[in-house]
Amino acid sequence: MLHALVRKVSRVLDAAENVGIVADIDADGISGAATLCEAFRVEEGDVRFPPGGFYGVPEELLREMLESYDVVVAVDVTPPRVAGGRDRVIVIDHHPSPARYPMTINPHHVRALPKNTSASALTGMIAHRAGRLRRPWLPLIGAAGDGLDRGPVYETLARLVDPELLTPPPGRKLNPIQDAAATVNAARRVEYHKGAERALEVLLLADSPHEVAESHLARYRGKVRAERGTWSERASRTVHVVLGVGYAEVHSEVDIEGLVAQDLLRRKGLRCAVVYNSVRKPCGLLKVSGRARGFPVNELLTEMARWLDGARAGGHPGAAALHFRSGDPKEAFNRATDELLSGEPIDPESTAPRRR
Ligand SMILES: [Mn+2]
Repeated sequence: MLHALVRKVSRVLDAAENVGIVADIDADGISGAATLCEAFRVEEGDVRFPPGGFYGVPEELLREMLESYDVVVAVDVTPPRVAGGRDRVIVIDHHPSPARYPMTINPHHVRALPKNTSASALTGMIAHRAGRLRRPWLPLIGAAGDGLDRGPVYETLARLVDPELLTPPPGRKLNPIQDAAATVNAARRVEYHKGAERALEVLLLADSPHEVAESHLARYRGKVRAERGTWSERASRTVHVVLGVGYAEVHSEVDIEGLVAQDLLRRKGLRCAVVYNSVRKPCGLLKVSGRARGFPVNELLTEMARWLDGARAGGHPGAAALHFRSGDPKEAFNRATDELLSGEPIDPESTAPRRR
Protein backbone atom coordinates (compact mmCIF):
# COMPACT_ATOMS: atom_id res chain seq x y z
CA MET A 1 0.00 0.00 0.00
CA LEU A 2 2.68 2.48 1.05
CA HIS A 3 5.10 1.13 -1.51
CA ALA A 4 2.54 1.37 -4.32
CA LEU A 5 1.51 4.87 -3.26
CA VAL A 6 5.10 6.14 -3.14
CA ARG A 7 5.80 4.64 -6.57
CA LYS A 8 2.69 6.20 -7.99
CA VAL A 9 3.60 9.63 -6.60
CA SER A 10 7.13 9.36 -8.06
CA ARG A 11 5.72 8.32 -11.42
CA VAL A 12 3.22 11.18 -11.48
CA LEU A 13 5.96 13.68 -10.56
CA ASP A 14 8.30 12.34 -13.24
CA ALA A 15 5.62 12.32 -15.92
CA ALA A 16 4.35 15.84 -15.20
CA GLU A 17 5.35 18.56 -17.62
CA ASN A 18 5.47 21.05 -14.77
CA VAL A 19 5.09 20.71 -11.03
CA GLY A 20 4.19 23.37 -8.47
CA ILE A 21 4.75 22.98 -4.75
CA VAL A 22 2.85 24.67 -1.97
CA ALA A 23 4.40 24.23 1.46
CA ASP A 24 3.92 25.38 5.01
CA ILE A 25 6.33 28.19 5.97
CA ASP A 26 8.06 26.30 8.79
CA ALA A 27 11.27 24.26 8.61
CA ASP A 28 9.28 21.09 7.95
CA GLY A 29 7.46 22.59 4.96
CA ILE A 30 10.48 24.39 3.55
CA SER A 31 12.95 21.52 3.83
CA GLY A 32 10.33 19.13 2.44
CA ALA A 33 9.80 21.46 -0.52
CA ALA A 34 13.58 21.75 -1.04
CA THR A 35 13.93 17.96 -0.98
CA LEU A 36 11.27 17.56 -3.68
CA CYS A 37 12.78 20.38 -5.76
CA GLU A 38 16.10 18.59 -5.82
CA ALA A 39 14.70 15.12 -6.51
CA PHE A 40 12.10 16.05 -9.12
CA ARG A 41 13.69 19.10 -10.77
CA VAL A 42 11.25 21.69 -9.53
CA GLU A 43 12.50 25.29 -9.68
CA GLU A 44 12.60 27.57 -6.66
CA GLY A 45 10.13 29.89 -8.40
CA ASP A 46 7.56 27.10 -8.56
CA VAL A 47 7.33 26.85 -4.77
CA ARG A 48 4.63 28.92 -3.09
CA PHE A 49 4.02 29.62 0.57
CA PRO A 50 0.68 30.64 2.13
CA PRO A 51 0.89 34.40 2.64
CA GLY A 52 1.39 36.34 5.83
CA GLY A 53 1.06 33.69 8.51
CA PHE A 54 -2.01 32.01 7.02
CA TYR A 55 -2.04 28.35 7.97
CA GLY A 56 -3.19 25.95 5.28
CA VAL A 57 -3.69 26.60 1.58
CA PRO A 58 -6.10 29.34 0.51
CA GLU A 59 -8.52 27.89 -2.04
CA GLU A 60 -7.76 30.66 -4.56
CA LEU A 61 -4.04 29.87 -4.37
CA LEU A 62 -4.65 26.20 -5.14
CA ARG A 63 -7.00 27.04 -8.04
CA GLU A 64 -4.46 29.46 -9.45
CA MET A 65 -1.69 26.86 -9.17
CA LEU A 66 -3.82 24.22 -10.90
CA GLU A 67 -4.16 26.61 -13.83
CA SER A 68 -0.37 26.95 -14.14
CA TYR A 69 0.80 23.44 -13.25
CA ASP A 70 -0.07 19.89 -14.26
CA VAL A 71 0.56 18.66 -10.75
CA VAL A 72 0.57 20.48 -7.40
CA VAL A 73 2.25 18.97 -4.34
CA ALA A 74 1.21 20.21 -0.89
CA VAL A 75 3.87 19.69 1.79
CA ASP A 76 3.08 19.80 5.52
CA VAL A 77 -0.42 21.14 4.73
CA THR A 78 -3.63 19.55 3.46
CA PRO A 79 -5.32 21.85 0.95
CA PRO A 80 -9.08 22.19 0.52
CA ARG A 81 -10.79 20.02 -2.06
CA VAL A 82 -11.18 21.76 -5.41
CA ALA A 83 -12.85 20.60 -8.59
CA GLY A 84 -10.44 19.11 -11.10
CA GLY A 85 -7.77 18.52 -8.47
CA ARG A 86 -8.49 14.88 -7.76
CA ASP A 87 -5.69 13.35 -9.81
CA ARG A 88 -3.43 16.39 -9.94
CA VAL A 89 -2.93 17.21 -6.27
CA ILE A 90 -0.47 15.23 -4.15
CA VAL A 91 -0.60 15.72 -0.39
CA ILE A 92 2.40 14.97 1.82
CA ASP A 93 1.33 15.86 5.32
CA HIS A 94 1.35 14.51 8.87
CA HIS A 95 -1.40 16.55 10.49
CA PRO A 96 -4.61 14.77 11.47
CA SER A 97 -6.66 16.07 8.56
CA PRO A 98 -9.21 14.49 6.23
CA ALA A 99 -7.86 12.69 3.13
CA ARG A 100 -9.22 14.96 0.43
CA TYR A 101 -7.14 13.56 -2.42
CA PRO A 102 -6.40 9.95 -3.40
CA MET A 103 -2.66 10.69 -3.57
CA THR A 104 -2.25 11.48 0.12
CA ILE A 105 0.84 10.33 1.99
CA ASN A 106 -0.04 11.01 5.62
CA PRO A 107 0.55 8.72 8.63
CA HIS A 108 -3.05 9.34 9.65
CA HIS A 109 -4.19 7.64 6.45
CA VAL A 110 -1.38 5.21 5.63
CA ARG A 111 -1.09 2.57 8.33
CA ALA A 112 2.50 1.59 7.58
CA LEU A 113 3.69 5.08 8.58
CA PRO A 114 4.23 5.89 12.25
CA LYS A 115 2.36 8.99 13.46
CA ASN A 116 5.55 10.70 14.65
CA THR A 117 6.84 11.15 11.09
CA SER A 118 7.41 14.70 9.82
CA ALA A 119 6.26 15.79 6.37
CA SER A 120 9.87 16.46 5.35
CA ALA A 121 10.94 12.93 6.34
CA LEU A 122 8.13 11.68 4.07
CA THR A 123 9.55 13.71 1.18
CA GLY A 124 13.00 12.29 2.04
CA MET A 125 11.56 8.78 1.90
CA ILE A 126 10.03 9.45 -1.54
CA ALA A 127 13.27 10.96 -2.89
CA HIS A 128 15.35 8.17 -1.39
CA ARG A 129 13.16 5.43 -2.87
CA ALA A 130 13.47 7.17 -6.25
CA GLY A 131 17.25 7.02 -5.78
CA ARG A 132 17.54 10.80 -5.86
CA LEU A 133 18.22 11.95 -2.34
CA ARG A 134 21.52 13.72 -2.87
CA ARG A 135 21.64 15.66 0.40
CA PRO A 136 20.00 13.40 3.01
CA TRP A 137 20.48 16.00 5.77
CA LEU A 138 18.01 18.25 3.99
CA PRO A 139 14.75 16.48 4.99
CA LEU A 140 16.17 15.90 8.48
CA ILE A 141 16.10 19.67 9.07
CA GLY A 142 12.31 19.66 8.91
CA ALA A 143 12.03 16.65 11.20
CA ALA A 144 14.21 18.46 13.75
CA GLY A 145 12.19 21.66 13.35
CA ASP A 146 9.00 19.80 14.29
CA GLY A 147 10.76 17.98 17.16
CA LEU A 148 10.20 14.72 15.25
CA ASP A 149 13.84 13.69 14.86
CA ARG A 150 13.08 10.06 15.72
CA GLY A 151 11.02 7.15 14.42
CA PRO A 152 11.78 4.62 11.68
CA VAL A 153 11.44 6.91 8.63
CA TYR A 154 13.75 9.48 10.23
CA GLU A 155 16.20 6.78 11.34
CA THR A 156 16.46 5.36 7.84
CA LEU A 157 17.41 8.78 6.49
CA ALA A 158 19.65 9.56 9.48
CA ARG A 159 21.80 6.53 8.66
CA LEU A 160 22.71 8.23 5.38
CA VAL A 161 24.30 11.31 6.98
CA ASP A 162 27.61 11.94 8.72
CA PRO A 163 27.01 11.13 12.44
CA GLU A 164 28.76 14.40 13.29
CA LEU A 165 25.57 16.16 12.10
CA LEU A 166 23.49 14.33 14.70
CA THR A 167 25.65 15.09 17.73
CA PRO A 168 25.80 18.45 19.49
CA PRO A 169 29.34 19.88 19.44
CA PRO A 170 30.97 20.22 22.88
CA GLY A 171 29.23 22.86 24.97
CA ARG A 172 26.24 23.16 22.61
CA LYS A 173 22.66 22.01 23.12
CA LEU A 174 21.69 21.57 19.48
CA ASN A 175 23.24 19.31 16.87
CA PRO A 176 24.09 20.95 13.49
CA ILE A 177 20.81 19.80 11.93
CA GLN A 178 18.73 21.17 14.83
CA ASP A 179 20.76 24.37 14.61
CA ALA A 180 19.89 24.71 10.92
CA ALA A 181 16.22 24.02 11.74
CA ALA A 182 16.16 26.77 14.38
CA THR A 183 17.71 29.16 11.85
CA VAL A 184 15.12 28.35 9.17
CA ASN A 185 12.26 28.66 11.66
CA ALA A 186 13.51 32.05 12.87
CA ALA A 187 13.25 33.42 9.32
CA ARG A 188 9.53 32.70 9.06
CA ARG A 189 8.81 33.90 12.61
CA VAL A 190 10.09 37.33 11.64
CA GLU A 191 9.09 37.57 7.98
CA TYR A 192 6.46 34.88 7.41
CA HIS A 193 6.30 33.76 3.74
CA LYS A 194 9.11 36.16 2.76
CA GLY A 195 11.34 34.57 5.38
CA ALA A 196 10.33 31.14 4.09
CA GLU A 197 11.33 32.15 0.54
CA ARG A 198 14.73 33.32 1.76
CA ALA A 199 15.20 30.11 3.72
CA LEU A 200 14.26 27.98 0.69
CA GLU A 201 16.86 29.80 -1.38
CA VAL A 202 19.50 29.05 1.26
CA LEU A 203 18.49 25.38 1.54
CA LEU A 204 18.64 24.87 -2.22
CA LEU A 205 22.25 26.09 -2.34
CA ALA A 206 23.77 24.92 0.94
CA ASP A 207 26.35 22.14 1.01
CA SER A 208 25.79 21.37 4.68
CA PRO A 209 23.55 22.26 7.63
CA HIS A 210 26.47 24.34 8.95
CA GLU A 211 26.14 26.59 5.91
CA VAL A 212 22.44 27.06 6.68
CA ALA A 213 23.10 28.07 10.29
CA GLU A 214 25.90 30.43 9.23
CA SER A 215 23.91 32.00 6.37
CA HIS A 216 22.34 35.47 6.41
CA LEU A 217 19.30 33.80 8.00
CA ALA A 218 21.22 33.80 11.30
CA ARG A 219 20.29 37.45 11.89
CA TYR A 220 16.66 36.43 12.40
CA ARG A 221 17.64 34.28 15.33
CA GLY A 222 18.86 37.21 17.40
CA LYS A 223 15.58 39.01 16.91
CA VAL A 224 13.53 35.93 17.82
CA ARG A 225 15.68 35.28 20.88
CA ALA A 226 15.23 38.84 22.17
CA GLU A 227 11.44 38.89 21.66
CA ARG A 228 11.07 35.44 23.16
CA GLY A 229 13.06 36.42 26.26
CA THR A 230 11.06 39.59 26.87
CA TRP A 231 7.64 37.99 26.40
CA SER A 232 8.34 34.72 28.17
CA GLU A 233 9.39 36.74 31.19
CA ARG A 234 6.20 38.83 31.11
CA ALA A 235 3.95 35.88 30.34
CA SER A 236 5.24 33.89 33.29
CA ARG A 237 4.28 36.80 35.58
CA THR A 238 0.80 37.30 34.10
CA VAL A 239 -0.24 33.72 33.25
CA HIS A 240 -3.77 32.72 34.26
CA VAL A 241 -3.85 29.06 35.34
CA VAL A 242 -6.88 26.74 35.51
CA LEU A 243 -6.11 23.21 36.74
CA GLY A 244 -2.59 23.16 35.36
CA VAL A 245 -3.60 24.73 32.06
CA GLY A 246 -2.21 28.24 31.52
CA TYR A 247 -3.28 31.20 29.38
CA ALA A 248 -1.14 34.25 28.65
CA GLU A 249 -1.02 37.12 26.19
CA VAL A 250 1.86 38.66 24.25
CA HIS A 251 2.00 41.56 21.85
CA SER A 252 4.72 40.99 19.27
CA GLU A 253 5.21 41.48 15.54
CA VAL A 254 7.28 38.30 15.70
CA ASP A 255 5.52 34.92 15.61
CA ILE A 256 6.75 33.88 19.07
CA GLU A 257 3.54 32.70 20.75
CA GLY A 258 4.42 29.01 20.28
CA LEU A 259 7.87 29.54 21.79
CA VAL A 260 6.45 31.47 24.73
CA ALA A 261 3.91 28.68 25.33
CA GLN A 262 6.81 26.23 25.30
CA ASP A 263 8.70 28.36 27.85
CA LEU A 264 5.60 28.67 30.07
CA LEU A 265 5.17 24.90 30.21
CA ARG A 266 8.68 24.53 31.55
CA ARG A 267 8.91 27.62 33.76
CA LYS A 268 5.54 27.15 35.45
CA GLY A 269 5.46 23.34 35.42
CA LEU A 270 2.14 23.33 33.51
CA ARG A 271 0.62 20.45 31.58
CA CYS A 272 -0.61 22.84 28.91
CA ALA A 273 0.02 26.48 27.98
CA VAL A 274 -1.81 28.60 25.43
CA VAL A 275 -0.55 32.00 24.34
CA TYR A 276 -2.46 34.64 22.41
CA ASN A 277 -0.54 37.16 20.31
CA SER A 278 -2.62 40.35 20.02
CA VAL A 279 -0.67 41.61 17.01
CA ARG A 280 -2.60 40.68 13.87
CA LYS A 281 -0.65 38.57 11.35
CA PRO A 282 -0.01 40.11 7.91
CA CYS A 283 -2.75 37.83 6.49
CA GLY A 284 -5.25 39.63 8.76
CA LEU A 285 -5.81 36.88 11.31
CA LEU A 286 -5.04 36.67 15.01
CA LYS A 287 -3.35 33.62 16.49
CA VAL A 288 -3.29 31.53 19.64
CA SER A 289 -0.60 28.89 19.98
CA GLY A 290 -0.56 25.99 22.43
CA ARG A 291 1.97 23.49 23.76
CA ALA A 292 1.29 20.60 26.11
CA ARG A 293 2.66 17.52 27.81
CA GLY A 294 0.11 14.75 28.25
CA PHE A 295 -2.84 17.02 27.55
CA PRO A 296 -4.59 17.33 24.15
CA VAL A 297 -3.99 21.01 23.42
CA ASN A 298 -5.44 20.55 19.91
CA GLU A 299 -8.79 19.66 21.52
CA LEU A 300 -8.62 22.68 23.81
CA LEU A 301 -8.02 25.00 20.85
CA THR A 302 -10.82 23.34 18.84
CA GLU A 303 -13.13 24.02 21.78
CA MET A 304 -11.90 27.64 21.99
CA ALA A 305 -12.60 28.07 18.27
CA ARG A 306 -16.32 27.62 18.96
CA TRP A 307 -16.32 30.92 20.87
CA LEU A 308 -14.41 33.00 18.31
CA ASP A 309 -15.34 34.42 14.90
CA GLY A 310 -13.76 33.10 11.72
CA ALA A 311 -11.82 30.58 13.78
CA ARG A 312 -9.94 27.47 12.67
CA ALA A 313 -7.85 25.23 14.89
CA GLY A 314 -5.41 22.50 13.96
CA GLY A 315 -2.33 20.63 15.08
CA HIS A 316 -1.23 17.79 17.29
CA PRO A 317 -1.94 16.87 20.93
CA GLY A 318 1.43 18.36 21.93
CA ALA A 319 1.45 21.47 19.72
CA ALA A 320 -1.44 23.24 18.04
CA ALA A 321 -2.56 26.62 16.76
CA LEU A 322 -5.80 28.52 16.41
CA HIS A 323 -6.34 31.33 13.90
CA PHE A 324 -9.33 33.65 14.19
CA ARG A 325 -10.69 36.95 12.94
CA SER A 326 -12.27 38.46 16.04
CA GLY A 327 -13.53 37.72 19.52
CA ASP A 328 -12.21 37.48 23.05
CA PRO A 329 -9.68 34.64 23.31
CA LYS A 330 -9.48 34.76 27.10
CA GLU A 331 -13.23 34.36 27.37
CA ALA A 332 -12.98 31.50 24.87
CA PHE A 333 -10.23 29.93 27.00
CA ASN A 334 -12.36 30.12 30.14
CA ARG A 335 -15.35 28.58 28.41
CA ALA A 336 -13.24 25.87 26.78
CA THR A 337 -11.50 24.89 30.02
CA ASP A 338 -14.91 24.88 31.76
CA GLU A 339 -16.16 22.54 29.11
CA LEU A 340 -13.15 20.25 28.97
CA LEU A 341 -12.02 20.20 32.59
CA SER A 342 -15.31 20.35 34.51
CA GLY A 343 -15.60 16.56 34.62
CA GLU A 344 -12.07 16.06 35.93
CA PRO A 345 -11.44 15.40 39.59
CA ILE A 346 -9.76 18.44 41.08
CA ASP A 347 -6.13 17.88 41.96
CA PRO A 348 -5.20 20.44 44.63
CA GLU A 349 -1.50 20.06 43.71
CA SER A 350 -2.01 21.42 40.22
CA THR A 351 -3.94 24.50 41.35
CA ALA A 352 -1.70 25.46 44.26
CA PRO A 353 0.54 28.44 43.52
CA ARG A 354 4.13 27.42 43.06
CA ARG A 355 6.55 28.95 45.52
CA ARG A 356 10.14 29.77 44.80
MN1 LIG B 1 5.14 19.64 10.09
